Amino acid sequence: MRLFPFFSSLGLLLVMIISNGLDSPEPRLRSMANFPVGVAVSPQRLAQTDYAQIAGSEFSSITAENVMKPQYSWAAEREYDFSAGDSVVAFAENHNQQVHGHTLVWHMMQPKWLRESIDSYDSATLENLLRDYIHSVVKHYRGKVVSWDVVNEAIAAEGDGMRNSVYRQKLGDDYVARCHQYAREADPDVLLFYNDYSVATNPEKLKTILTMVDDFQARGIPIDGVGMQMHIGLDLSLDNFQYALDEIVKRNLKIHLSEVDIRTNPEGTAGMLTEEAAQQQQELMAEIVRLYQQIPEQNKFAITFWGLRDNESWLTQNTGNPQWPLLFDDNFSKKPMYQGFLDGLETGQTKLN
Ligand code: 9MR
Repeated sequence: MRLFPFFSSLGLLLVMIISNGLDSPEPRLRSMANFPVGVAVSPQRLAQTDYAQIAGSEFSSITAENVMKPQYSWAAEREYDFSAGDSVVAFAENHNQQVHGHTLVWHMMQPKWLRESIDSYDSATLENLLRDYIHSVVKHYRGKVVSWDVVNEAIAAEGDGMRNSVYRQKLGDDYVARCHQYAREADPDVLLFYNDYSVATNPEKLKTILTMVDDFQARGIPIDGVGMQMHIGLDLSLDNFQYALDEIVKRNLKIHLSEVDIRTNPEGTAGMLTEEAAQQQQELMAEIVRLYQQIPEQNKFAITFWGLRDNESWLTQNTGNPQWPLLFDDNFSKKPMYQGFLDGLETGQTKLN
């Protein structure tokens, strides 16, 4: 008799443990969305237990924030180093995630040796080196990445034409098309994206991109999708965003919201993320996901966040101030923006039905 209370509380404890274990786990982004949800990562961060746990369980797609860029993989003329990129791919394989490759060609993040020698190359030499680079990288990751940003940010910042990068100067306006062809030669199946910023905010830039895409499609240059980077503020025009989605869908291309972050501190005066800003961020996130959810299934590629935690965002350095732009706060807690993503899935779905 005296033992009964002991056994009954032990029983209660056991019931609690077992039922806790049986409870369905909290919803994860990757299981809630019917399209891949991605995050930009680095090998150093993936080596941290908490970070890896969230990156591995919440997301179904991974992009290397930096290490698959030429600066890391292009060791010397016709010499390549895939070790850092391979570690990101290994993480993704262990967590049943797809990998989006970023990026084969970019006027920034060039390796030092290339920056130092590029002016001395004639056009044919540079073209041959670049072709060998694209062939080698795409072949190396064949079957391991589902997609590549082939050329990143080839359109001028203001959107009024091609960016006058060293590649354009040496190889001519059509180098973007040829890079797409080189990538396709190396992998017949990988999806090829053109990726840029301000696609949803600068109609002139969108127009220039669409003109390029139309030209590619008319000439049979391979292109499967457009990456809209979505480094945005709370003032994003949803009409412009919707217009960009519609125009890309009309061209039968996939859309990748490829580098999402939402700045909340435009003046740089805020010392913390206010409740009001957090709520606006949640609402904007919901609207973006709702509109994305409503494009046809075959046009959805993925939504990728440009980092996991607020304090790890490139924007702190870039703007000189904290922007609290991501789904998780510095302590890995979900922010209202996370709930906004789920809200958007739900409202988008209701409209779809
Ligand atoms: O987030 C990236 C940052 O860590 C790097 O220092 C920077 C290097 O130029 O690139 C950042 O990522 C950029 C991405 O590759 C292309 N679109 C703009 C992103 C922010 O600059």
